Amino acid sequence: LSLDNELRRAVEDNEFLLHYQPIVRPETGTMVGVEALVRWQRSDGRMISPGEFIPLAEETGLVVPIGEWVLNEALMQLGEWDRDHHGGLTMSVNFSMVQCRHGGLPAMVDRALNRSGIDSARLVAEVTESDVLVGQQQYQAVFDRLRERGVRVAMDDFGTGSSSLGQLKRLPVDILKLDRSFVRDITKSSQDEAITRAAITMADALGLNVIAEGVEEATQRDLLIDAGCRLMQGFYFSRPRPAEEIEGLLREKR
Ligand code: G
Ligand code: G
Ligand code: MN
Ligand code: NA
Repeated sequence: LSLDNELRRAVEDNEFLLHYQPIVRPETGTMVGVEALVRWQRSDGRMISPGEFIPLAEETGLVVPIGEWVLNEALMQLGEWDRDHHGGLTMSVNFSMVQCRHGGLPAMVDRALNRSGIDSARLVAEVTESDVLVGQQQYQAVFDRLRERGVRVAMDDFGTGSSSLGQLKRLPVDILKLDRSFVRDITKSSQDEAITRAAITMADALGLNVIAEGVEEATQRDLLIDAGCRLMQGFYFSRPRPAEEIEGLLREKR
């Protein structure tokens, strides 16, 4: 069986599940939202990471039904947490450019929001910087429509592409997610520190929020706080975890 056919069957049999990684206020560790990250749990028990199967899902177009399942599942989960009185979290969901090109994305998002009853302002659509730069026109049309509905848009892996200041001002983006390649060496490389500080200052000036990704150490957190970064994500705070473990964290904090 080729991986291609296996993935097709996995869509039919619904072999996917979501893990969630907290997005926190770094001073207190308070969770303000989560990012949904899909996993493929094969019938033989093997867990396959999205880094392995999302590229194939994009090539085959299977990312469209997989992406719809991800969004519905993530918003339904958020509704469940609301009913358990863990209200107010935001939900970040990754979208690939193949989904944007498909055309039905805004309608699909509408359906998922209606079905779950989640306020659109609590949904964050993440798109990678390189996807945005390659497909700028298609991207812009789709994400303008999502933002009209109140959905916020995050540029993922920011700093790995090469968006200019002018582009950033014009693009329909609300949040920059600073790529973990900068955060990794921020305490060792004065150049990475300078780039990070400049990116945060620039984002502030443009009215964008910044989330630092890949924070693994207290020293990185402290430097990023000093640079003015108010939201963070990374193993220092929590790995991506199943929904039940996120519930545990929420209960501890109450
Ligand atoms: O969890 P992991 O580090 O393996 O994720 C690898 C990549 O897969 C990340 O860049 C992430 O953005 C992407 N990814 C995770 N979940 C989804 C998803 O539901 N849809 C899409 N398109 N990409 C995802
Ligand atoms: O590209 P995207 O930002 O969507 O990728 C999210 C992926 O990054 C997740 O699969 C997650 O496992 C990984 N990740 C999250 N936090 C950290 C971290 O602190 N260090 C490293 N190395 N990877 C992380
Ligand atoms: Mn992401
Ligand atoms: Na990222």
